[in-house]
Amino acid sequence: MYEKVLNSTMFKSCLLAFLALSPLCIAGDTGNTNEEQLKDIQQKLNDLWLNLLPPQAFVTRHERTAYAACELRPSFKLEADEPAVTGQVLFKQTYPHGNLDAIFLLEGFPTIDNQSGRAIHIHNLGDLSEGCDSTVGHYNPFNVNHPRHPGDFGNFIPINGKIRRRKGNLQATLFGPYSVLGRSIVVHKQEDDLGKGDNPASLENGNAGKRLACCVIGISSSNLWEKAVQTLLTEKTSSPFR
Ligand SMILES: [Cu+2]
Ligand SMILES: [Zn+2]
Repeated sequence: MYEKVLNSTMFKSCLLAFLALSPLCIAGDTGNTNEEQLKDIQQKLNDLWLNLLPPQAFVTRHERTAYAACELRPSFKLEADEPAVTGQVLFKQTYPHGNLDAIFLLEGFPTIDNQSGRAIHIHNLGDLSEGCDSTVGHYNPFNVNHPRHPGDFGNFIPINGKIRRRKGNLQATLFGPYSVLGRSIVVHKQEDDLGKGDNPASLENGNAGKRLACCVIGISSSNLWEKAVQTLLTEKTSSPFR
């Protein structure tokens, strides 16, 4: 009950209104509050606002769940013998503290057996103006080494030319100041060495090599997610919780 009140929009709105008025009270009381202090307080209020209120535009009201999608397109810098990878990476997360779940449905890999894994990461920019190159490096908001970036999804081994995989408890989030919405996903040609390559690039990007395909993460409805769950169930090429 107590938690319900704390989480209610009404409570948050009242809290924000109180905080919004408080700088004026401080100014009135002391007479010392200068413009810079007020600006600082306003900035903090703005941050609070962003953090406390749910992003109504995309969190469904009854489920309090957000969905995002990334529609992969092959890089335009592929050589003739390199695979044209397409597909989707889909995300689902309950507001505000739910863990991020993802479904990876990718096609276009060679159908030969015993392939090595392919690295998949979230990259910093959702800019595809120079193809997958302009997504720049890994999204790294906490300035840590690879593979501890929030979008370091690891290696994926294609089976029959496809990747079909569901992953839960991911470190990335769709909410708040570290939201990955608007950033990008890159599928690499090679395996991620997971920081064990004993060279500087290993701690930056896992030496995963060329970029085969990429996409920008955007808000979606629940339809794509539900369709993808069905695809995993019907194809049964991998356990949904592997
Ligand atoms: Cu990458
Ligand atoms: Zn990384």
